[in-house]
Amino acid sequence: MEAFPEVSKIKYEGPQSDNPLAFRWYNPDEIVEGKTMRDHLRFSVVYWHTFRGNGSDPFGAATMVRPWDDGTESLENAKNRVRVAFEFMEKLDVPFYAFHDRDVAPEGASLSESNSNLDAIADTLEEEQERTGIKLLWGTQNMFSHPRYMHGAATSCDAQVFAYAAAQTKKAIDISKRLNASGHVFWGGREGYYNLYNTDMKREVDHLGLLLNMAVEYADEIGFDGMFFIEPKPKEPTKHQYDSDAAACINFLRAYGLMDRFQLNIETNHATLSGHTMMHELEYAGMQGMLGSIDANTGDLLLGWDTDQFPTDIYLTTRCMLAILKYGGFTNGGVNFDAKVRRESFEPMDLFYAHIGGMDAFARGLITAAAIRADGGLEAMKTERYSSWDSGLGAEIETGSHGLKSLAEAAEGMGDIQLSSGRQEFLENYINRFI
Ligand code: XUL
Ligand code: CO
Repeated sequence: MEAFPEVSKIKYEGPQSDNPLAFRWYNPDEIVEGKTMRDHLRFSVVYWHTFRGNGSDPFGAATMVRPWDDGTESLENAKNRVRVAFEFMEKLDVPFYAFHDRDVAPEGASLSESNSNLDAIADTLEEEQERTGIKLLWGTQNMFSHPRYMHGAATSCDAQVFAYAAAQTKKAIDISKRLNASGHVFWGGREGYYNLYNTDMKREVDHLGLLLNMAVEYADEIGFDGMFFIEPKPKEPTKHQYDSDAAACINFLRAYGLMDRFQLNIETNHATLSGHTMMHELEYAGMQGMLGSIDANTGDLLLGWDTDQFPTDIYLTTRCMLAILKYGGFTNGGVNFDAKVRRESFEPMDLFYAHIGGMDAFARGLITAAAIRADGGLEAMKTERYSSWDSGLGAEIETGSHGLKSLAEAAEGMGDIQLSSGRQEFLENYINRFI
């Protein structure tokens, strides 16, 4: 039995189409900068919001209508949900998906029961991956929902919780290997604090470094060669998450010897929660060779929390794609829709509208970014703006042939310095020509 009998495979119909179940910009086989759109964007659907989100919020009960889901935590229901998920993804024509261990399989009464539930569901996931050709972009472990993780997982004050988290991480990596995942994510969950009166920050961060080093060691031992991604977020659930932004994560990875095996998975709503733009976070990760993947979504200008809305803003997607193209595109990562339909958008069809809109917004961002790059105006402006560094004094400074004394002598004879305009408004108008 199909879960979405009224939907057939979503196809590209072009910008003139008024069919809400067609792509207007995402044309998977179209070549942009020498690569198909499919390979540039590597779209991925998340299991947790799309197949487990029920629309409940702190003020009200679940709203989502999901006729295929019997609402129980049975294995049978979990297996049926996998079939529905793959029907959805096949019809949407996405090449990837992502999940937490506890999204796909129910937590059991013991660790071994949880593990055997996961093994049973992995059988179905494997079958469906083979049937459809859809691949796992990344797997991850949910080490934040269960009450045992109330003080954190790797950063818990309790050593037994650390051990439990290690066991869960080991199993999740096993499953990522079994399902041939392209990557494996560590989002900070409850790795952070609410109050420094009761927190030994140094010890907690050391423990996080320990767990991630154990993960690398284990992955090498079993031959899992997917990329590890760390996903920055500054707050929520804790007041201060240790992996607060790209800069903090890179500092952490460098301090604990993890730079070779990790890249970053940057999420838009997390970037804005940390007081940065998405483009800032992508640029910061990219300039250090650490840009791996993105969780595509958006926050709300007027709401100060992680609303995880679907991205529809063409400026946002254009800026994302400018940064991603600049740093050579994705290798193991992709555009992963860590986004949920609004509580009021409770019908199954809303899942299609939301994803089609996000995919089209990113396709349009890709096309626009490629056009900006082909025109070369931004790059030419930057080359000109920094040209004083290309020869003479600037080049001497950059190559290290000066110190404070020699520069003090040079500055003596300089006279008035002539600066040029930064041309911010000119460049904003320039970008509008391509939108
Ligand atoms: C939470 C979040 C997570 C991670 C995976 O804000 O983004 O869903 O992407 O654990
Ligand atoms: Co995310």
